Amino acid sequence: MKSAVMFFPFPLFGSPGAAAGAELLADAFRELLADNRRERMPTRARAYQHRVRRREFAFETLADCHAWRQRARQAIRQAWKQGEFLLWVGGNHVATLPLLDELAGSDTLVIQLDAHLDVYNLTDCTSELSHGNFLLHCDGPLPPIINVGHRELLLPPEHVGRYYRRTIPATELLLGPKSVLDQLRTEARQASRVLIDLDCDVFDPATFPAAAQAMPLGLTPALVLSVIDAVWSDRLLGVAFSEFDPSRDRNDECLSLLMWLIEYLLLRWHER
Ligand SMILES: [Mn+2]
Repeated sequence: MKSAVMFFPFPLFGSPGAAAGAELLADAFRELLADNRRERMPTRARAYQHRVRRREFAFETLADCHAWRQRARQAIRQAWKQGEFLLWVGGNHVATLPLLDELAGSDTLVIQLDAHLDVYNLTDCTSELSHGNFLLHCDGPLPPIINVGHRELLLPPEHVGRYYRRTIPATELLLGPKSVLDQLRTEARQASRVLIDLDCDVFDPATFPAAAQAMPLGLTPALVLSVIDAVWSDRLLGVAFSEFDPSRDRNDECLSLLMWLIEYLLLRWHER
């Protein structure tokens, strides 16, 4: 079993600071693999070291930007066709849209950890594609999506219900984690395939200040890990990361957390 770790620092339609986040994670990941290669003693990294394909996308020319969605979709399709476990590290959350495009019309369950419900249509929101409304722009019928950890207080349920199978606010998870985790475990067990979409603003700003659109009362990293664990199976297609803005980081704490998660996911996948 192989995996692919792809960095997609797309800078448009959302916070450009998050593109710098994807580039920083790409640097850190390159360093991690180089350190592993230099190590002479046996380490657990040997479980994945030669089974990971790394790819970094660049957005330096107009043509790079113009074809962003097609390039992403092609890379994602190829990885999944080869049965690779995919870690997709985006810039802002729009970088996740090509994953949804590829899953459009399928019954793959998307577990979306996000402070927001990205179907905003309010007066001051653009109707053009943005990181706040990209679910409205999927190329085909959306796959079933369960939001976990949102703090949304404005959007009416009829509007939200058109796009999400279910939304679980952070408050529900914070007040009764066991029951929510059990429900997620059941949902994931019944799904043919699962994708985890982690927008960094799902974390509480106290534990993760480096999110591009921070919202109060979020999840701790431990709770996010519990959600990942609850929906984990060998039918997991991969995990997407987005909205890490390193200019708001504190002593690289958020960078370390994300790198720890990436390494943890690779080990968990390859040590099976
Ligand atoms: Mn968000």
